[in-house]
Amino acid sequence: MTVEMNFDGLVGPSHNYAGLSHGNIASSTHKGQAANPRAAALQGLAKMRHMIDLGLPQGLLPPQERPYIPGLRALGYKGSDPAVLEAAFKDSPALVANYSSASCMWTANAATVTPGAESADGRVHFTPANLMAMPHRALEDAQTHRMLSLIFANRERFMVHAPLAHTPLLGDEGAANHNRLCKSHGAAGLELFIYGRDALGGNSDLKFPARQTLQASEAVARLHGLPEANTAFHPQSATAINAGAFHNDVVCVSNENVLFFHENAFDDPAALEEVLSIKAQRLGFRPHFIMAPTKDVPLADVISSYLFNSQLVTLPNGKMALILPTQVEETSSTKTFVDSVLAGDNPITQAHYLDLRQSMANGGGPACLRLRVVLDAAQQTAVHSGVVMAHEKIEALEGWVKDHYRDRLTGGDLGDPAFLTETRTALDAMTQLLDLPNLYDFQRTAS
Ligand code: SUG
Repeated sequence: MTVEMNFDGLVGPSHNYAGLSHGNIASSTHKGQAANPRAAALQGLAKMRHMIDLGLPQGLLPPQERPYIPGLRALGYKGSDPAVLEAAFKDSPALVANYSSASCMWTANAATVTPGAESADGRVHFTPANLMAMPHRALEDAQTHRMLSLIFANRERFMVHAPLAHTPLLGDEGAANHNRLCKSHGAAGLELFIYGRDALGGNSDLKFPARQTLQASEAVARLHGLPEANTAFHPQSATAINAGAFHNDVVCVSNENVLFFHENAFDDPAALEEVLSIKAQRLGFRPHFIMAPTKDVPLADVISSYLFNSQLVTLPNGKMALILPTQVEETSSTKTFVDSVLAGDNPITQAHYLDLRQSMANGGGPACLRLRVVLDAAQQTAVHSGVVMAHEKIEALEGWVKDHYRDRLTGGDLGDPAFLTETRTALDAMTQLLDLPNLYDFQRTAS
């Protein structure tokens, strides 16, 4: 049977609030506050357990090594690893914060994924996102590429492309700007690429960065062998970006035949619905559009609660469930809207509210924390078994977090060589737990 497997980012030990993402309101608001990496990782693992308890397959993507000493070395810092860290921190704590971010936890930005049902060769295609809009995130793609190549190593079943070139033409933020509509996960569907700007077009009136370019979306579609009939490109509205929707998945989410979105996500939602309906009809299904109108749900409430950064999943009984952050339950407009959706005539029948406050304070909700990968039976067996989650493994990881993670981390801690050692000891133990030896640079260069 073909399933959708969510690969959640395991929150790394350096989770902190450095205010690195201009245009991401939560990141700016929490800048300088103390973070709790232990609670962040445990909240993420609790979400994974919740999904397993719902009967859904669950995977994990390991954190990257941070602070990233090879990156600082490439800037000219020399000496032992602790000396590199100390010298860089003395020069610029802000620089070290960029090289220490745990931002790879938001795996919706790890890659864009095309299921075999649509790709030209029947393989699952991955393009790691170059994330070049933000300095701290642009450091992720090389390690992401390596990690995906290891986890999806079987070349008969999977194709992991190189990330797009780091040029302003090709800003790529991965699955956060990509929706898939289909009759069922295994059927050929329609991949909707949402872009923030046309890098070859005119100027727009944006106050915040539009991270995804049309040219990047088109390149990914081409590389994945997507036929025109299975592809659509559409702009994100400047209204949404200016209000703090730095990725489309802050205002829109899809699952099978449902597109769930806010009225301000797109300039002309009716036009988009028409294009999608025509294309979907040719593919043999009818999309179900569920739009939250501004008059009922103000855009500001959407951005603060992350209503649309929910996971919309199909349960084993065929019904759909929303996995939402607790902030949605605590905001009256969004709670009322969810209740009306549950009572309405549509496939969504359940809402689950989860506490993800540590990630949310950096602008990452349930949907940011996961990468969706549709897999047929043969592809499922070809995934590296170490990252396929089950209760025992989650319990082991919880124990590992409690052993290795701090419950308080500030920007001032990032330059401490003792913290570097701590993170490496933690990551080393985790790779043993998940049977992923030599994943990290520090493991491969250690003699
Ligand atoms: O890229 N925050 C991330 C949040 C990513 C959310 N992902 C999706 N919407 N799919 C970002 O802005 C904040 C880091 C800091 O400020 O310390 C950060 O990188």
